[in-house]
Amino acid sequence: MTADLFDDLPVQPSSETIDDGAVVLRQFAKERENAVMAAIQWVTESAPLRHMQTPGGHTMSVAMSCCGELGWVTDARGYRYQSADPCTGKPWPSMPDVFERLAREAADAAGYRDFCPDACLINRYEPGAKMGLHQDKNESDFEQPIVSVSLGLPQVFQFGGLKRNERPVNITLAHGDVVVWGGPSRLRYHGVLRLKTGSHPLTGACRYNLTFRRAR
Ligand code: MD3
Ligand code: FE
Repeated sequence: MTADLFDDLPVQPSSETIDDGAVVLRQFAKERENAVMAAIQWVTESAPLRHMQTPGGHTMSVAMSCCGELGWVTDARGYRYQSADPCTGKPWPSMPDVFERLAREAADAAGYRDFCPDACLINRYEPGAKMGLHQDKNESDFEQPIVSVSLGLPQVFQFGGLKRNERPVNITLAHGDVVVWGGPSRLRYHGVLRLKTGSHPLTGACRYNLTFRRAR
């Protein structure tokens, strides 16, 4: 039985401000779940999900792919955005329309007009996978928000401060939830705890997170 995993999570769309500039749009992506999932499959058929290496030589537990003009990569040379997929040498797949519309509409709902992402990072977490506290600062303009979309199993997100030593607050991100991170929240430390085992009707035993960015 895994039903308890989904207890206490909202079913109706709602919007709440987590903190200055961070708005959670519960269930915002729910009615587009099939189209979004199909687009993830389409992207990852040509840009496969892969476990990249950190500059420190560790293999990331989250598997990643990208679409759009630019993709985020990490290897021994560091973290950066680039226009070619290092796995294939080809440009990243184009950003599916359903992705671009979802990101723009969510940003708009949170008060960020005309958001035009040029990069979408696709993260896939399997049970045990996590992401340690970090800041997203490889983008050139921190005035631009980041939009995140969660699909599949719920995962505990940690929202820290502007300094690594501030104690993070835990927020469960569930299937269909969208969060817009802008303004004073844009550079806050964040991460996700290990994914717990479970099964979701759309994604199976994993969670996907899409993050839409304006990288340049
Ligand atoms: C707060 N991803 O890809 S999404 C990442 O669940 C990343 O895959 C996590 O952190 C995930 O970089 C968290 C929520 C998120 C994304 C970007 C943020 C929160 C953020 C940027 C600034 C502040
Ligand atoms: Fe991040």
